[in-house]
Amino acid sequence: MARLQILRYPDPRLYTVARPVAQVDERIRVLVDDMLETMYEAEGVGLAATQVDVHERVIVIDTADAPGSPIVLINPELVVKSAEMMLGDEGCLSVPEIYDKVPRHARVRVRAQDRSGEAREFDAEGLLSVAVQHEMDHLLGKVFVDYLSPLKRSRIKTRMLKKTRDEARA
Ligand code: GNR
Ligand code: NI
Repeated sequence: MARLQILRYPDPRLYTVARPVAQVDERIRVLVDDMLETMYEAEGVGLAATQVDVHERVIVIDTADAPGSPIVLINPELVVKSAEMMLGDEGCLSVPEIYDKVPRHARVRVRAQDRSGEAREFDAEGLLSVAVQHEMDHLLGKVFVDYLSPLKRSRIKTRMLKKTRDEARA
């Protein structure tokens, strides 16, 4: 397993639209394992392949209090989205230390392939529902700050560029 580098906003590669995975093979399973290691190391509840500069439709999520039962989503689709929306505080490993509210569907039904390539379907609510929608946005080249006002986004961009500069100096 290997720890991968997570792209930081406003890296333009975060705006890449991911391609479907044609075949869930060993190459994809290695990517999944590396993404899991990267997510656990960064203490995130999810990670999209886009964030590690791989532009294929692969997501890992673990919203459990105790880690160890990750969800792997390959070629995910939302087959049902509740009309009811919810507003939860979100953060992103690509936008560290920034948290803000984003509107999401309260409940979703997700269809995806697992790490064996088997098709699966499940219902999600609460943090899992939010995480699935947040990660699926990454695969479409969308970051949660894109839901915020242009003013907020501009301030966040400045803060992230400064943080990256300061870290490079340290
Ligand atoms: O670690 C994460 N926490 C989180 C909290 C609320 C809503 C979404 C998330 S996802 C985020 C990890 C991440 O950046 N995934 O892309
Ligand atoms: Ni994110």
